[in-house]
Amino acid sequence: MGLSFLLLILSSAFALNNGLGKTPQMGWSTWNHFACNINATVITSAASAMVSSGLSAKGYQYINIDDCWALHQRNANDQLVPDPTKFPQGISGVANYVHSLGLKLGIYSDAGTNTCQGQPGSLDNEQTDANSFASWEIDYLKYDNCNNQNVPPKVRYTDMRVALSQCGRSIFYSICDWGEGDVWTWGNITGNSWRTTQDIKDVWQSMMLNFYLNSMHSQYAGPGGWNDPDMLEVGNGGMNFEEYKSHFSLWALSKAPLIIGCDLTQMSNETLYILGNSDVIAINQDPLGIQATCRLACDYQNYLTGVDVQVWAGQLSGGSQVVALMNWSVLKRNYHLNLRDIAITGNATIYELWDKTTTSGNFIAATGIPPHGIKIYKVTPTS
Ligand SMILES: *[C@@H]1O[C@H](CO)[C@@H](O)[C@H](O)[C@H]1NC(C)=O
Ligand SMILES: *[C@@H]1O[C@H](CO)[C@@H](O)[C@H](O)[C@H]1NC(C)=O
Ligand SMILES: *[C@@H]1O[C@H](CO)[C@@H](O)[C@H](O)[C@H]1NC(C)=O
Ligand SMILES: *[C@@H]1O[C@H](CO)[C@@H](O)[C@H](O)[C@H]1NC(C)=O
Ligand SMILES: CC(=O)N[C@H]1CO[C@H](CO)[C@@H](O)[C@@H]1O
Repeated sequence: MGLSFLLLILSSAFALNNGLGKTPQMGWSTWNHFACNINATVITSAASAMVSSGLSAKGYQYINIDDCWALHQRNANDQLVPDPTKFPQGISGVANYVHSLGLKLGIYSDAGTNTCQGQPGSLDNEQTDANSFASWEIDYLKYDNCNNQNVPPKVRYTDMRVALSQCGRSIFYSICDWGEGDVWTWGNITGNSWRTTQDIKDVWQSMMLNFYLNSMHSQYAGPGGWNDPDMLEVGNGGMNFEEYKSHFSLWALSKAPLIIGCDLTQMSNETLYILGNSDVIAINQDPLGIQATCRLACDYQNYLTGVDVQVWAGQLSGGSQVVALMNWSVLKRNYHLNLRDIAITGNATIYELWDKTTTSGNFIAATGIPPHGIKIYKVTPTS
């Protein structure tokens, strides 16, 4: 009796248990496009564009302020202070606007003495800062890893988890420790997602490396906690149309957070077409939450030299599977896949999520997969 009571107290005090992240988070962040050049207008314009573009109706809900929102000094009560020239109505003013659109607001801090851009970090001020975030009606925290004084990541990230659990508000907890301390082994009892890699850059090789490294921890992803290969670069200009389609498809089948990183107020039609593909989004948001894995042509050498087509697949709810043919090569490729080679027996209905074509049978015959292009299918067995 005494012991089980104690265990109950301990688990409720220390488990994250915020009920969030049952599917990967979807939203937008300032960092990939705006870096430190942010202010209230940048945030409210993005929120407004999220709604007017139709993307919020497709599931994107978090509007996240990244680094560079705070003054360099805490106030007399040791609290973080929003920079009043950038945020004249404070963070809560922005929160009111974002919430009025039916969206949620995210903020950024760092599990170190300072953030990566030199503003105050939350190390040893976890509860004070979590309380500030709650008082501003924040819904999401990205917690970075700079200037960490070599305190073990599990200790630093757990301290913030405890502070968040005591701040009186449900706050999505996005751990950004770049994969240090094998975060995938403790991420799901600590936060709702955890970065598995270094920062993404808006170039093909970086996207491919982050996808590959993230794929090594697929068994740890599931409802409530997700591997995070970093935010999307779709629409920022460093990759071509086919490459951005691949980037978005690979993040979707990885059950990665879909956090947009471009300027939402200046999206091209192609960018909106990619980010708004409801069929690809549905793969990401499938309630089973199973991260797809590589099934054929998976060896490392193939991967990094980019000479071949790989087959990725993962279970979806309702008996379907996602199957993707990823052409890492710089040449146009054809690919014939017998479904039995990935343990799908009998015939199936095979729906391609970009071309919107449906075939049926026990094989996929893809022709003309563009260089760095992808075919991604929902395969539903019929017999
Ligand atoms: C807000 O930031 C944007 C992007 O950096 C800039 O273009 C704009 O002038 C700024 N607005 C104000 C009011 O500071
Ligand atoms: C967290 O991960 C552990 C180890 O992989 C697993 O046993 C457990 O079911 C996971 N918990 C949740 C809530 O997904
Ligand atoms: C973008 O799409 C809109 C609406 O579908 C269309 O009117 C416009 O011409 C398109 N612009 C380009 C550059 O394709
Ligand atoms: C599978 O589909 C083929 C036609 O593509 C058909 O000939 C065959 O009988 C089907 N097999 C089963 C088990 O339904
Ligand atoms: C693994 C695999 O089947 N790769 C294919 C990639 O595309 C080329 C050209 O179409 C095929 O020859 C390979 O077999």
